[in-house]
Amino acid sequence: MKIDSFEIRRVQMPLVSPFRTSFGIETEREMLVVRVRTPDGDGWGECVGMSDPLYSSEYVDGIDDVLKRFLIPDLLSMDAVSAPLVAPRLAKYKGHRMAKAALEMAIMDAELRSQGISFAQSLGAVVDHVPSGVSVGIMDSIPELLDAVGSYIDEGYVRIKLKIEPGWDVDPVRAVRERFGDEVMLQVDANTAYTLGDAPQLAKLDPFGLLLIEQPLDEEDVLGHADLAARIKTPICLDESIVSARSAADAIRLGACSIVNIKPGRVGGYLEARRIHDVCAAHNVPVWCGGMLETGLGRAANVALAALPGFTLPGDVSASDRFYQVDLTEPFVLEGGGLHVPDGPGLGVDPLEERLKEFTVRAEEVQR
Ligand code: OSB
Ligand code: MG
Repeated sequence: MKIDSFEIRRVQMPLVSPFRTSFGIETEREMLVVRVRTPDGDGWGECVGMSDPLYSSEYVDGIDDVLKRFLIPDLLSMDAVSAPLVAPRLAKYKGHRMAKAALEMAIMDAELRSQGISFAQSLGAVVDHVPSGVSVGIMDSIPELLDAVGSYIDEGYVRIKLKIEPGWDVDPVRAVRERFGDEVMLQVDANTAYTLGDAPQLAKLDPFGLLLIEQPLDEEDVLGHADLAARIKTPICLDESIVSARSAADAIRLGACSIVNIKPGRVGGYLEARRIHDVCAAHNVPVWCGGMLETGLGRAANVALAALPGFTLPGDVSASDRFYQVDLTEPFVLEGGGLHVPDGPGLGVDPLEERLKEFTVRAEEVQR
């Protein structure tokens, strides 16, 4: 497929409530949305990078720069491009996986729309509805947390994930178990906030029957996770540490995790995400789809990915209104504890022109 140009839009959307993790507090989501223009129609990519390099090294201004300076000019210099060619072509630029993923997503969307094929079909989805989990931020108090969790359970979310950090771990987990019972599917996410020395504290989570603990240690401390796995009963799931199919294979081989969180942006795109799914499936390692406070665009593609057969645990694929009063697209709405997998061409959803305009703070065209 030929490419005419790319448009980079900086989008700023208010969150329905502040979202606090061990690495920071978010009251607004700033992100980049990429549109690829082709003779066969447009395609949309959402970049999951956040304002500050706190979750990973990527951040919005840095992504904006690498897109304009290196990645987009390189793709524009090609005669023709196809989604599977994007990652190999851009491999010479180290890292910057979220930036690359957004470009691959946009090109894949344009291509699939022109072919009348959905993301779900293209990726190999096997279901048309996926169960939704919800990620619950760190709160100022336990009663506040119980209110939030109660509302999500009432809405129908089938799995609760609590963000934890030192000082906010065992007590909130115990409180949620006491209030809502042992049947609730419950897991925790530390976003690298602990060290191996905290193993005794993390072992105190063992009695609560958690599905998993996500990324307790530093992203580079893969061996530390293997050591930790021998000291606690809760299964370890990696998020930040898994940046490719190769790193997933390594982590599994080392015994650093028994479950993997797959986020397409973190690993350089939906095609690498599928390879991670395949590697994990070959090792009988369950996977689930992570989230990065996506708008309807990224959510649509995530839901399609989550419909692959190896996604045997509920993902962080919540409804649009978990984060946004109004979404960039028609909202994703919780039905039967999950979301419908879009089946239209490409992403199967479109940005609403007025919304996009309303939330865009800057739009820039990048030409050959
Ligand atoms: O670690 O999973 C994470 C959001 C931003 C950055 C990292 C993470 C998260 C979440 C939110 O937990 C998941 C979602 O989008 O629902
Ligand atoms: Mg995580």
